Amino acid sequence: MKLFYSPNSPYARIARVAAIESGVASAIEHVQVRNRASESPLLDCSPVGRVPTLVSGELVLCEARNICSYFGALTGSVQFFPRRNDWVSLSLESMIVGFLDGVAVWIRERRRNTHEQSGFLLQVEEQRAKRCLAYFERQVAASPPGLNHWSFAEIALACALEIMEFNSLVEGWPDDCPALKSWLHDRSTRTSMLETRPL
Ligand SMILES: N[C@@H](CCC(=O)N[C@@H](CS)C(=O)NCC(=O)O)C(=O)O
Repeated sequence: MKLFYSPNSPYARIARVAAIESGVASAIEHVQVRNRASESPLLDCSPVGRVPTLVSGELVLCEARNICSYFGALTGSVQFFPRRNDWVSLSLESMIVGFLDGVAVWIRERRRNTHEQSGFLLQVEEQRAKRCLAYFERQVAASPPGLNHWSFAEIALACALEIMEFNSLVEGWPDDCPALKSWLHDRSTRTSMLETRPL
């Protein structure tokens, strides 16, 4: 199997963490690529050209969620996802993915030249992120079942928070969200998280 990734992609990091956690990492050739590069070898495998992309024989899988699901299926024992009708956990997972998507848009916008950046978009994403942080703080403090298991949702939340912090997007969030800060600290020290830290 080949896993195309870029070191600072939080989506690719989710797949890399899941590979380590499920014990399949040693069976994977990790191929580092540059996003949006026209000469990227990833484009020979996928017309979409996004990371993460997993190639397993004839199969080409995009989307971190699908790739985590595939790793879970390969092992037969690791379960990254709630039951199909566990709507409470799926609700939380959808909030986390929405938060991650917003953070990714925010980072992408800030990478553009200053005069090309949309002040409106930056403001929208800042507000979204702050609302989500307050929401996750309440969830973690109440400790619902979905936030006690090292699931796809938990991995995605940890990766989203760390890339947000890495890019210094929301100053002072740990003071405003002490329960979330402590939750993240417990996850950040896992081997799978340490081995995949952004550069
Ligand atoms: N929904 C996708 C998002 C993947 C994604 O947006 N990856 C970014 C890197 S963070 C990428 O490959 N961007 C390059 C591009 O858009 O061409 C997932 O869950 O895997």
